[in-house]
Amino acid sequence: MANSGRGTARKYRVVAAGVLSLSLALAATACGGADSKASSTAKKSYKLAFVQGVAGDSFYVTMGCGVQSEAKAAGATVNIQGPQKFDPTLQTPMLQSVIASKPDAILIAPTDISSMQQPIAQAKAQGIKIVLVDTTLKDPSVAVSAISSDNSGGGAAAFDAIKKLAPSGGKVLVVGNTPGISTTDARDKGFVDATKADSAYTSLGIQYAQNDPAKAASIVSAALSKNPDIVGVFASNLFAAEGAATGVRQAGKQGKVKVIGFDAGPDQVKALKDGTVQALIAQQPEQIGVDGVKQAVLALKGGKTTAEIKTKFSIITKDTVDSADGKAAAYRSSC
Ligand code: T6T
Repeated sequence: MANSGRGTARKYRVVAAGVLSLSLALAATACGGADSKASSTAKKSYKLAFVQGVAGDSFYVTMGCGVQSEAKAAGATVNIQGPQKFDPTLQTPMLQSVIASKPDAILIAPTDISSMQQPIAQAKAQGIKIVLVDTTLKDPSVAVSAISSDNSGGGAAAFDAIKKLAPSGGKVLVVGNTPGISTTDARDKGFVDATKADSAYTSLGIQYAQNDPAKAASIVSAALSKNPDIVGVFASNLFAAEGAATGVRQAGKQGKVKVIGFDAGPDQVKALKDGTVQALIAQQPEQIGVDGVKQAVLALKGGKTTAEIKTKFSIITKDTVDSADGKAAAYRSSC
């Protein structure tokens, strides 16, 4: 379950409510009139938190840029942090400390479809509004809104891309993340189902790299020495794609084996430009962040939220990577 993540999680500060602030609050209530009006006006500055799937991943960094800009526009404050690994045993205590800081709403990318259900339900039980961003849960009804790409459609689109690049058919492999992550599971299934529906192609199944580029590289190296006639590899997230590109390069099969990667971080864009990867399926993480804050604020104001929002993805190739659309689709490593 433990996946290698990257970057440095920001330290989280919990501000403990003391006796002094409690008595000040009571005094303000006792005064009534103008003071209570003032406190209801002050409440409009909502306190939000965003818990990423993993720190230092350009997908979540870019989402955080959207979260920050929309929070600023809404006059809200936001605290952003993520665990060092894409791992529910690390994300759960981080979420608990966020709950203890009493935010009005939490945007979260759950690291596991089952085991994050209970910790997130605990946040809801405290009256905190929940918005699921990117990944989801077995029962997403705990959230006011769940926002993600069409991951299954993205997996099918990856197979279409391989069909165009290797039209004679052949063996194809999926390098996934870890079972139990809603997004990558849906992409893998979308790809495998599309492969199985086309008799010209043979699915070699899914191998899991656990968010570790080195593991993805060794999976691809081993698969290529066992099956030298593999025509295509679908790497279903950023770290899998980074490693798959390395594996193909190390096997000296750059350009011969077609690689389609999900996500468009700086390393993926580089691999696309140097010809190791033939297409990238770019999500819209910034839009997910913007929509996430909008839904949270709407819920806090008592408005009607949208239970499920699907954001778009686009396919970038070497020919389009330097176009205005290609540049706009690339993820950022800072805001
Ligand atoms: O692909 C994204 C995200 O959508 C997925 O849930 C986990 O991996 C990424 O963050 C990329 O590393």
